[in-house]
Parts: sequence; C-alpha cells; structure tokens
Amino acid sequence: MFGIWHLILHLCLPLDRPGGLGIDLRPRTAAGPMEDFSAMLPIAEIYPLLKQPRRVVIIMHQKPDADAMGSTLGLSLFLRKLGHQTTVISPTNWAEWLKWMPGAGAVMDYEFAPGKAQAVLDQAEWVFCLDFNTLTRTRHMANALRKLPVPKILVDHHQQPETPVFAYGISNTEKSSTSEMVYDLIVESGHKALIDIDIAACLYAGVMTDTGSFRFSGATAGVHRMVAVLKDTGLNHTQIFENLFDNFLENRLRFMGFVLQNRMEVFYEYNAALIAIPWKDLVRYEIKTGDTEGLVNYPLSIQGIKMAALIIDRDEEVKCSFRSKGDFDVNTFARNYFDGGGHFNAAGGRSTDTLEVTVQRFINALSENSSQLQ
Ligand SMILES: [Mn+2]
Repeated sequence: MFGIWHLILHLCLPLDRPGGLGIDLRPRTAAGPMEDFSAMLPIAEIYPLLKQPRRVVIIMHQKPDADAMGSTLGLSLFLRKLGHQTTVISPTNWAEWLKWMPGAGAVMDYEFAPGKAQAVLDQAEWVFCLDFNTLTRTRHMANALRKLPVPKILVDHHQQPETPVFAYGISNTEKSSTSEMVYDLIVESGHKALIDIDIAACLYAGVMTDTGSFRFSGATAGVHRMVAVLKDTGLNHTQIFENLFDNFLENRLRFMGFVLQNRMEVFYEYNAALIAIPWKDLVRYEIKTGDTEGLVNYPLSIQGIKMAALIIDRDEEVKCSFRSKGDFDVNTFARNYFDGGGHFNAAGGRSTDTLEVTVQRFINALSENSSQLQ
C-alpha cells in the first residue's frame, strides 16, 4: 500500500486535499461536496509530507480523557520537533488531573473561548482529529470543523468511523489507545529517535489509562515493547500513575462512597449493574469534570457482573457510560438505545429524557438483551 502509491503521490506534490488544488489520483464521484470522499487515504501518505512545516491544529473529543489529552499533546510535541506550528484544542474543559502533562498549559478550550479557537482553526493548514471518529464528539466545534476547507487527518481506535470527513487517516479498533497509534505514526514515519521524555510521558498516560493499567486485551506484546521504548527515555511511570490516580480531592472519594452506597442497583437476573446519579448529588459534592471517571468500572468488580452502566444527570443532558466483560457488545448497545458508541467493551451515550425515564429505558434495554447477558 505504501510503495508505489507513496512514490506517485510524492512526485505529484502538492497533494493537500480537499479543495481541488492537489492531485487526487483516486476515482471519485463527480463534483460532490468538498468533503465527499468515498474513503480516507492511508495515514502513511502523510509521512513524506511531514517534512514541510505547516500550521497544524490537533483536536480531541469533548471532556477529554488521558488518552485524548496524551495522544494530542504527544503528537503536538513531536510535530514541533519537525518544525510545525501546532495548537491543541479541546472542545470543552478537562479534568484537573490532566494538567500536569507537558504542554497542557497551552491547550485551548473551544467552549470557553470560541473566538480565539476559531481564529486558530481558520489559520490551520492541517487538522488532526485524535481519539474520536465522528465530528459530533467535538460538540459545539462540529459545525466549524465540518466547514473547514483543509485536510482533516484521523488517528483513532473507536468503532465505525465517519470516514468521508477525513482526507487521510487510520482507524484501528485493535489498537489499545490513540496514544499507541501516535507512537506508531512517529516510528513508522522514521522519527523514533525524536521520542523524548515529555512525548513519552504523554503517550504513556494514554496507553496506561486506556488499557486499564495494562489489564485489557488491547495491552498486547507490542504495547509492552512500546512501553519499554518509552521507559528508555527516563520516564517515571510511578509518578505518572500518581498524577492520574492519586490526584483527587477528598470530596471525590466521599462522593464515590455515597453513590456506591445509595445510587447503585444490581440486576443479578441480567448480570448487570447500574449507578444512576441525579444532578443534586453532583452539586452537593461539588463534582467537577473528571471526578466521575472510572466510577463505571466499580460494579464490574462484583462476581458475575458482565455489564455495568453509569447514568448521570449533567443538567444540560443525561450522559451514559457502559462497560462490559467478555462477549457483551456495549458499542452496539449504546448505539441502539442511547445515541452513542465507542468500543466493544467500553462505550458512551446520551439521552434527552429525564434521569428517571432514561433509567427505565436502560432497564427495558437490559430485558431486551437478557439472552446476550447470560
Ligand atoms: Mn482512546
């Protein structure tokens, strides 16, 4: 896939797409909208283009987790070493416990300062989209992104990508994390030697959290080999673990205790459990972005529980998280019932109903999936 195409495309520079200025060698439907590509080009086709410095914007999904923040910052630090100007933009704010990451202080919050972020987007020559695969995951940024007439480049490991939107990219659900995919990009483009301790810290945070501290099946031998390379930069993995997991305030632990005691329901007949949290609990415990991260996993520690759900009334909408063990597919479950998706064993969704109605819909959905949950 790389050999002859790489050579032809390289000879045909400039080939930035879309916009009609570049030379698109693939067959395409006549005169469609600017972004109507039948499929995105392989990520390897940007490797020779990395030589030319550009103004690059790198974006992640709303309410970013450590993989979204780590992969975008890791890519940003790498591209800067190649001479690119980079800006990382998050669609929304992010958790306090991500703020230690190298470069995090310069990340822009689109929701907080849309004008400033839009001005940067308007100057961009490339937009990398990391750790999400449908523009709706960027919330209020989605329209601006859809209109932006520059190539968007996808690097992501979620299921069912919106590929027509992206000029180049890679979508691989086998990958442990987007951070691992950024590592692959750096290595495959011939720049492994540029990985320093700051890049390593960002990528390690992403892969460690997305593999559940290396316990999920995505933590392959290749992931462990990557971690060995990251460790060789001098990386302090103990410090990173503490930054991510021992970096909360007392109220968050009190909140966890309260909801596990009072808001969790176990449905043994479906091997499932639910934590449903009303808005008033978030207010009472002064819960901030990131404080509920990981909560959905607790019910899975009960013997026999195969599926866990966390449904939170966030006031503006009701947010759902789903986790499973083994062969129950929460990506499909989230898509079918809660306007969401994600991975086979970890997915999210939303509801415009009240918390009570959403909980009832969840219980009905459990009964419809009863046989798959046995
Ligand atoms: Mn991820």
